[in-house]
Amino acid sequence: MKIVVVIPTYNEAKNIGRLIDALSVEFKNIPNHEMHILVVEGNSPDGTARVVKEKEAIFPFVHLLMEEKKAGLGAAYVYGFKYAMNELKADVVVEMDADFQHDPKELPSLIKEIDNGYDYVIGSRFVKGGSIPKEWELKRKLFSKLGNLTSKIVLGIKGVNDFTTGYKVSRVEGFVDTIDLDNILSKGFAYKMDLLYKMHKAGAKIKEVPIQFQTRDEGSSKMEKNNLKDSLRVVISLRLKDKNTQKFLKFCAVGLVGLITDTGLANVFRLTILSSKNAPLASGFIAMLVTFLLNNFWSFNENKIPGVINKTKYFIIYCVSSYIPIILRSFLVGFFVSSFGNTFIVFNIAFFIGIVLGLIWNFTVYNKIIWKDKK
Ligand SMILES: Nc1nc2c(ncn2[C@@H]2O[C@H](COP(=O)(O)OP(=O)(O)OP(=O)(O)O)[C@@H](O)[C@H]2O)c(=O)[nH]1
Ligand SMILES: [Mg+2]
Repeated sequence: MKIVVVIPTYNEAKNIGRLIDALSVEFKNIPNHEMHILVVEGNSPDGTARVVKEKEAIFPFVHLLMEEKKAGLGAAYVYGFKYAMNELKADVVVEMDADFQHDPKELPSLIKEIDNGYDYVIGSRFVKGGSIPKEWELKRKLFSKLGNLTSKIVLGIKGVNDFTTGYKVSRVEGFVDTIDLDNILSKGFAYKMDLLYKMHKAGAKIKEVPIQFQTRDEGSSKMEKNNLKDSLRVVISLRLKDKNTQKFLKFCAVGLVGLITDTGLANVFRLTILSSKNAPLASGFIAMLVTFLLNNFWSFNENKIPGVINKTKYFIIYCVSSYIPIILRSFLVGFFVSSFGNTFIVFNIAFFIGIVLGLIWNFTVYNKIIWKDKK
């Protein structure tokens, strides 16, 4: 396979030459692949491009891609990936920093997992055997761990422990080439979370390999001050755009419509045609019907139930299953009140817990049974 190691640089004149040399040695340990280096140069004033050109003249596998000007880490990778895929015809692309924070010696162990059939190999600092630099000051360590933890909680991709690492290997065919690189959510550092998320959504088989993240060798950090804010923006918008989140939000909105319908109609009926005892029965039934239809044609519209008979059948299941948490809630409230006293606070805490459990129950039943994915 043709593997292109994409290295963005900005003012890395003191590192990039030595890194290319180190990689050229390491490539000997990856004899089964055709290895290339693509440096994406942000038009550094320190002569980085000159160093790369010198190496280009010695090594046929070195390529220099000049940017007009520094446009951010994400922008550099997008530019580099496109060039690697379209011009160099890469089968696999590697993300790597120029400053020796990513050890070239670890590259073969990452590539090996592509040979083993994985599509996305993540050099991970937060698994057993992986590490961040001991020398880092507490603030930087905390920053790194907290940023990662936030992404983990918000994106919650199983089997991934390092969401912000920059040492990664991706298969092109069926994965990177299916991603709309022109619409990556960040031009900066946070492109990493978006790419990871999109690779996951593309169905990539993901493998984490422990890496020892080093300190920067020479030169200075280009980490932008707004990284944290930008990363948070990216992970939250990814989560909000997610199909399941959209479904859940619509399901909640429908629930609210149900509540308003139920309460409104109960009062209308009570004041007009029905007794106070029968009014909630009728309003409850109509609210069930309204929410069932709204869920069918809106919240879960990708899995609409076909035909009147099926709709009737699932409507009955819907009514029965929706009643289960209501009954459980009454037991829960009873239990709380008898254990902790019949006070306003105890009653409402138990009631609220019941509502949350009911939401989870209903969403799960609707999602997994009534409107389950047919694919
Ligand atoms: N072309 C290009 N390269 C960049 C840009 N920003 C960073 N880089 C390069 O991307 C790699 C990672 O950037 P670093 O500044 O090392 O970021 P970091 O590793 O999070 O920070 P340190 O630990 O302080 O080094 C390095 O090779 C940089 O030279 C950019 O805007 N354009
Ligand atoms: Mg660095």
